[in-house]
Amino acid sequence: MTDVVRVSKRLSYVLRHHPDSVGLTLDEHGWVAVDDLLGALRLTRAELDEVVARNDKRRFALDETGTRIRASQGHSVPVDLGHAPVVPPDELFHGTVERFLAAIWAEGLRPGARHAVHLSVDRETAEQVGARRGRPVVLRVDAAAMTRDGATFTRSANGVWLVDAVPPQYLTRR
Ligand code: HQG
Repeated sequence: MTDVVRVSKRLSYVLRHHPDSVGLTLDEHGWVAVDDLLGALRLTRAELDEVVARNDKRRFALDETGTRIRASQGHSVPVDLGHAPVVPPDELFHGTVERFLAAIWAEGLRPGARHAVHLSVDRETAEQVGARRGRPVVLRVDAAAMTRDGATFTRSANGVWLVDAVPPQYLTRR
């Protein structure tokens, strides 16, 4: 059986950060031809389909024709995912760790190496995201107030909420 986790990590690396490492180029929306990817990574179509289907966060999406693939979010290379802005739920959550809090209270949430700040609809997901780095701290984002003040949010194909930044006045720890 395909090692889904190992292949997923490789796909994330290539499709989000370093397509050039295997001689690929993403188009402006992040897509690459499936056939090119299979050749570059020496995967079969069946292996790729299994990884796309079984990936725990549905990180990869095929287009309608099944001939192109992209990462649904998390890029550090410049891509325009092309999602229309969507009005978010009134509150969203962000998982982080204690050691980043001083900077976060001072300057708000910043995207880091990725394109956007990643937010979730539920506390549990935010807790898991924070726990990747240590004991998780969950911050509540007043998405309703941000929307009133003109911020635009998009939602990736796998349900992650994305925004350019979250200024500190919209954040609370509770
Ligand atoms: C922190 C994974 C200092 C922020 C996860 C986070 C997620 C600041 C880190 C997705 C800061 C950035 C994204 C500031 C934010 N000063 N630190 N002003 N603003 N930070 O990995 O949200 O498995 O880029 O709290 O599940 O942790 O890749 O973002 O700790 O969905 O699909 O800077 O990545 O998904 O880290 O994770 P990241 P994230 P995948």
